[in-house]
Amino acid sequence: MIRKLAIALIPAAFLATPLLAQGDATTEDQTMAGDHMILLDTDGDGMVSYDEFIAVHADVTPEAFAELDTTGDGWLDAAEVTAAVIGGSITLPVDLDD
Ligand SMILES: [Ca+2]
Repeated sequence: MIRKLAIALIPAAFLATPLLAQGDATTEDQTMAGDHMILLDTDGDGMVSYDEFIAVHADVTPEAFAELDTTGDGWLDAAEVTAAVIGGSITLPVDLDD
């Protein structure tokens, strides 16, 4: 499980970058994405299941989740969560921004 987490986290910053206009990946964006991954991945295995995802984003349909799952493996890894957060597809609940 630890190795899986490490593999998932390493490419996160690199995979998210091409989705952005140059210079848009701020430290704040990266921190927010990391915080969101921690929030979503409640069992800490480095992957976010649909059940974990809807615990935070109850309005997200399986179809919408599948669109975020760009690798199509049925799970969101850190790179996919980062891309979704930075791309604006998902946002942190307001009460966690404080
Ligand atoms: Ca998980």
